[in-house]
Amino acid sequence: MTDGSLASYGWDEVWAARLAELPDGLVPGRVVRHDGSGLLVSSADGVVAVPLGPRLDPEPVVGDWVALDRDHPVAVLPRRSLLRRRAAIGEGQQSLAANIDVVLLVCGVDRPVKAGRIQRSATLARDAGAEPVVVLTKAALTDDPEALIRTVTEAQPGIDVLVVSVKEGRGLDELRARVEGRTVTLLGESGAGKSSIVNALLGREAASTGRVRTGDAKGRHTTTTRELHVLPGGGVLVDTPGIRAVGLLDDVEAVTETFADVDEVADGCRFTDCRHEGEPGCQVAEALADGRLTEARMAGWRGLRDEAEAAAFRASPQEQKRREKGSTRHSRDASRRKRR
Ligand SMILES: Nc1nc2c(ncn2[C@@H]2O[C@H](COP(=O)(O)OP(=O)(O)OP(=O)(O)O)[C@@H](O)[C@H]2O)c(=O)[nH]1
Ligand SMILES: [Mg+2]
Ligand SMILES: [Zn+2]
Repeated sequence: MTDGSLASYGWDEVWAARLAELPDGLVPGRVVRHDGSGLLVSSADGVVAVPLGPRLDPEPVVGDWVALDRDHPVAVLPRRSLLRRRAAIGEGQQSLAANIDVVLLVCGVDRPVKAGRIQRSATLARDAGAEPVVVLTKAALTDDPEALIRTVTEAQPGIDVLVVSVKEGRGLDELRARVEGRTVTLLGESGAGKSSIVNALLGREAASTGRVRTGDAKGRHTTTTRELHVLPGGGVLVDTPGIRAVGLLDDVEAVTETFADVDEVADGCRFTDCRHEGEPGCQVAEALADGRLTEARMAGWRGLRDEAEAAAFRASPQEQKRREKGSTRHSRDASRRKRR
């Protein structure tokens, strides 16, 4: 086996050191696909299919490096980052991908570009320790890309925005430069154009793409599993199914980072626990009055703060205890959720 092939998947000395802490004789592999029935793991010996067997803790997800013992994963190497969201149903969390450096927030311009969605997704990326980059794609379908860039940067000052058109090959070199050598995932609604970007960067039709409905440009959930592809110039891309809702977890810190401008102003408020809802000496109120902050930005901030706080409350020890005292059916549900 040569390390050359694994290097293209992102294997490096730091990972090798992690593996060296485990018993001898184990071989590294990267999880390249995860579906309901099992994993595909790429190792120096090729790709092995691993049926879901005895549970590992944590459960491996796409992007994870695992230690294999004769084609069976026996350990997950400590993650550098984990992209996760609140599960659409129930209160568990769903791990989307591991060891991600960059998250491309893909917005097709054939549909409205939503400020709230960009703020949420950026928060999700920061929660994972990854860098968010907005990609406005299908650029030829708008007359005024500049206006869309303004919408994005008003929603999220300072975020990087790339304008791309896969059909015309526009903006692909800039995008390639951003992703090369890194582990990158794409997030966005169904039909946004994620798989088309994956194919353009890979230079081949590796991922299937689907049509969108005429009228509202809604996609048809063409991509159904998360899958990792190796880029020709090095680095990997994780294509994901379109997601309708981006549920936040309890990471209030990540929200603070997304709204660094609000946070900086709020630092000057008279009360350290100011809610910026009419308290005396509130600097946020002043910034709103003199135009340094906009109502739209504050509305986004309030929504995300409330959501993160609610999630933090659900995860708090007191709340957990209160739940455990609930009916047995309740606690059985909770343990089932935990195992997912
Ligand atoms: N005109 C134009 N159409 C594009 C472009 N990129 C993607 N499309 C079209 O948009 C539709 C959806 O593209 P996909 O790449 O399948 O979208 P997706 O985000 O992967 O969708 P899901 O897998 O359902 O989440 C397809 O009909 C593509 O041909 C582009 O740059 N220009
Ligand atoms: Mg797709
Ligand atoms: Zn205040």
